[in-house]
Amino acid sequence: MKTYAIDNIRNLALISHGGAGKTSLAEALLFSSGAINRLGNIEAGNTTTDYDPDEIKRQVTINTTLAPLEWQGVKINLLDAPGYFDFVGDVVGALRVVDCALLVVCAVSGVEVGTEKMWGYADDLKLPRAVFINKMDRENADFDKTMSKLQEFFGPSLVPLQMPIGKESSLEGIVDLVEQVGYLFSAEGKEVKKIEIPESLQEKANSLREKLIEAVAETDDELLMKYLEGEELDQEEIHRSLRQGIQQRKIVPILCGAATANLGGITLLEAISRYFPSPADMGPAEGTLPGSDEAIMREPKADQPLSALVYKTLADPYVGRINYFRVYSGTLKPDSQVLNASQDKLERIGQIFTMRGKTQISLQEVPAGDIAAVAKLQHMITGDTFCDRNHPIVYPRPDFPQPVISFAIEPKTKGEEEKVSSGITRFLEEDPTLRLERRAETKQAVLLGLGDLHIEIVANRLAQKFGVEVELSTPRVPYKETIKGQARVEGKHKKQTGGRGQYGHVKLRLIPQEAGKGYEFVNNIVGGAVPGEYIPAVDVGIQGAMESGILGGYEVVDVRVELYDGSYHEVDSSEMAFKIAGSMAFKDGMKKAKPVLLEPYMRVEVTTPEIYMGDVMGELQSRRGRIEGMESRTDGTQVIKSFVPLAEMFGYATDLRSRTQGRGVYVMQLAHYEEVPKNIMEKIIAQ
Ligand SMILES: Nc1nc2c(ncn2[C@@H]2O[C@H](COP(=O)(O)OP(=O)(O)O)[C@@H](O)[C@H]2O)c(=O)[nH]1
Ligand SMILES: [Mg+2]
Repeated sequence: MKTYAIDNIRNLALISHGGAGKTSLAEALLFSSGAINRLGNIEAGNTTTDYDPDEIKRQVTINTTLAPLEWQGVKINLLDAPGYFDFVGDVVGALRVVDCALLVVCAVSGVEVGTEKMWGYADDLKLPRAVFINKMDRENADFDKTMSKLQEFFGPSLVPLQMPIGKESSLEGIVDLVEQVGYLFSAEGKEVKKIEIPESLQEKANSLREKLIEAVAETDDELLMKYLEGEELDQEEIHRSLRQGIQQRKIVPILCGAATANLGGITLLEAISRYFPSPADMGPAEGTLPGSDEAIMREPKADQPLSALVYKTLADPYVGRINYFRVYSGTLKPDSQVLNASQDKLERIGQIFTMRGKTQISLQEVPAGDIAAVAKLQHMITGDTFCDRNHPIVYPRPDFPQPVISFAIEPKTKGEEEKVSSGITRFLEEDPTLRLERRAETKQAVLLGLGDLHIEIVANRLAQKFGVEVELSTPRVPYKETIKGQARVEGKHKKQTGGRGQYGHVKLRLIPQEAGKGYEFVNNIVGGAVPGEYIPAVDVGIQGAMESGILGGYEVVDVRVELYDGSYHEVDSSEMAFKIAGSMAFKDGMKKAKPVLLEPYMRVEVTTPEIYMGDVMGELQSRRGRIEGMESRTDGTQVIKSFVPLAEMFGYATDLRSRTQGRGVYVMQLAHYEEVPKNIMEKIIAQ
């Protein structure tokens, strides 16, 4: 593919509630532009951007896929992002490197939970946006209703550039409200025929155009004057201001069509190349000098020092590891050396290329503004910045969400632990929303992610790519044990049957300590009842016994042990004998000192729209949670602060999502340990 100048590049992420038609729309645009010559579809599993076997099997997008196309002198880099929450990390990565987000909305379902969520993500990044009302060919498709819902949710900056001609099975074309003409689509949408606006639509077209012109005029004081004085704006002025209005986020244009039938592909390509911002419009990129917070800028120009950000890393079965990146300044050339400024390592760039789905397309160079890929780098992972080694800069990483759900993971076949962990290590490089923790307290490896499907897919890939089957289960809770009462006990280890025997004898007092104070050993021996040389052995013996308590074998904490008496034997006493005596005495003492089980309590903070607040609190309470307080935010959401036992938190992420239509989020961290209520303790010990 040839090199495009920055003004002729458009970087566009497709985002939506899952199933609105992003992948189908990417396919339609590729087909309309001639980049592919067969229109694939989801049901047949042959689209360009959902090529991964897991995507084909489940008919949902898992990875953001790059799909560049060329349209009348403009290169459009489409990033087809996932819609489901489990894979939102890839949405965040994609939005970080584009200049515009195209929000796809279904003309039947309208604004959905995911529509709002995705809009919010793009809004946080201050990204210009456009909306495509899709599925206009479906029964009950309603352009007007969808448009007014969009305006209701997202404000009056949303204005139509197009309106449909016909609908449902008789969708025929669109009216271009800027040019004031109609376009009829040919079968398969490969061509459009310009027509006059049909008589029956004239009136509605006029009124929508009036709103459009008003919105355009409002982007610029001079235009507004002209408009208010009743003067006609000329076509050239409208074009320029529309483009500027979109770039400055004063206007969010609405377009429409039907992706699977490719009705509206060409007219959308036209709109993208004409009105959507180019990387040059977005101004300089801001980063910092590596290792400091000193801000530095890079102009979006091909002749500046090189700087680029990796937004996605993927292990390709044929090519190996691929890093997808956007160049912000300078030009990346093949066979060059770059500085991985995030890791302070030099890396060798070999070939450079772009990917259209899984198809590699070679490139001579990648100039500022463009998005491309490179393979076989040693260290580079998602979120890294690379640049000219003489002009170091680090860009902020995409703000990936923290993992919220956890599963214990182990190989089905014993002895394959190493395979599991080396496989997961590779996935961690690709996916920053995944985390692996080795928990010493419970002796488990725990995999954390964004949702059940997320983790399930990791497990599948371990099997496919690394040939290791894994078992997923609820992670064990790291309970602890302590005592509530005092006890005086005696431990005697005595074996004196011929030859050298063993003799150790201690008397201990066990006293509960304040929570968190830990273990304390006090030597109160007077008069040498236990000789000094054996006293440390008693301590060691007690500590050994504390590793596995008498209730459920959990670690024992917060106990003070006083050694106050004992006896010894001139010949038969040894360190070992006193160690055993200490251990025996402690175990016995624990039984007599009102032992209890402690469980970890988490500080859980839930953010939810106000309407779900009662429900969310009730749910937390039913999980034995204590509500500590509430706070209202200016955006109409409530923050609920609570303490909940970890043992009750499993499945909470999924539960909260369904209870709040996907709008509630939560964070949690370990707060402290508390005594487990008796009835629950009995159940745990029985297990
Ligand atoms: N009738 C109709 N179906 C569509 C259209 N666009 C997508 N679909 C269907 O909607 C489903 C989801 O489409 P997909 O492209 O995977 O949506 P995504 O999750 O947003 O990528 C698939 O079954 C598509 O065939 C459309 O314009 N018209
Ligand atoms: Mg998709």
